[in-house]
Amino acid sequence: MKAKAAILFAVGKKLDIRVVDVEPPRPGEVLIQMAAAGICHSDLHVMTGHLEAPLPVILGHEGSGVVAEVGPAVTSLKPGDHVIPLWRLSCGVCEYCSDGRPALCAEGLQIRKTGRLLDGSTRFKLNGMEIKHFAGVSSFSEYSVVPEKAAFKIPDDFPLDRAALLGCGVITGVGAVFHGARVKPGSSVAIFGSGGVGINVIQGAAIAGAEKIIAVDLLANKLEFARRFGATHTINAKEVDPVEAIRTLTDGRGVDYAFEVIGLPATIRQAYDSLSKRGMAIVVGVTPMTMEVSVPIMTLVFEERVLTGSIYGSSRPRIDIPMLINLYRAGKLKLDELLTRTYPFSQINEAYAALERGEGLRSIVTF
Ligand code: CND
Ligand code: ZN
Repeated sequence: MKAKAAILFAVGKKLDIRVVDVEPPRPGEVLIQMAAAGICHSDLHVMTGHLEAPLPVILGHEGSGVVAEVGPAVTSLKPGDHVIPLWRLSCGVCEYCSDGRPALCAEGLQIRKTGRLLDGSTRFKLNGMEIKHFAGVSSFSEYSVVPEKAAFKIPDDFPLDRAALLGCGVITGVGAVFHGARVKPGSSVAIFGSGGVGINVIQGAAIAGAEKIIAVDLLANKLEFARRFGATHTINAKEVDPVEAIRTLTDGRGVDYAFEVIGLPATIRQAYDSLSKRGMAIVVGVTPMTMEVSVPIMTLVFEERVLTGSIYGSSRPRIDIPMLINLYRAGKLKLDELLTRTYPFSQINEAYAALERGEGLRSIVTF
């Protein structure tokens, strides 16, 4: 079949909307008709070359849609099912899957690194040329084929535009709080970067019962959003030194948890420097893969500080997505306010330009 898809042909180029051939799903795969796709910074990192991916590729890892067709031997899904594609496929049986850490499964990493599905081929072609899948999702296409295990069925009456946001920004941010850091009620939290993912760390910290939630950003509009999503204090790092400001707000002690949701060595170091004794810095932001960060051994050892990361919210999507849906329905998780703009698919490059300018919180394209 034919589908319009946004292809990245080379680093530094804009996305090119072309009509591609989409092969039918093979055994254990499903064809999804995308309804909405989220505009996440990680795709932008691929466009700018900060994050590597095999090219040419159909980007997009946050999305939602309806199953259009199922391949042979598919048992858990049928045409018409509403689904969220999962951007880290997990085998379900390895050491990490068994331990509730499916984002660390090797199968998902294989798809991410090769840009091909598990049998080593792609379902997209342009004039006979192979086009790669991104993270096994490629939500910037009207139709995409994904492994059955990487499509999670959601209730039919759940709005598909809100559902798309759950696929990365929400599960990554809230999950980093619940499963990455395991934030305790009454604790203090600092969040560096109040964008589409960081805002979900903020609302996750509020849901977890953190007492002090300190949002850091360079943009006044983001800090305004942060307050609406539960930040108790905001710091504009353009005006003051955020580390000093966090120490002042915590009577010199530092915070129990500091999340870096930008992807810069300098802000990772700021997050670490903001910690209390035994505090934990959790890096969610993605930096160019060769970047390094250094921290003083003095505080690492003598203050028992922890520096770690969180991928895909350290989540268990099959448990966490229903939980997030319940939290939204209970009025505790803000999704309506998170979705600040909807663009038609044809304007996907404008949506990315707006992300680069720092407008809004999270936007989607719809098909
Ligand atoms: P978005 O661009 O929406 O947010 C980034 C925010 O950081 C913006 O509000 C900026 O103003 C702010 N910012 C930039 N520089 C600074 C600075 N020096 N000090 C303070 N604030 C600053 O991006 P996003 O929220 O979509 O993504 C954020 C990061 O998270 C990005 O690196 C993305 O690739 C990464 C991510 C990680 C994962 C994961 O699983 N770990 C999943 N998805 C996205
Ligand atoms: Zn993402």
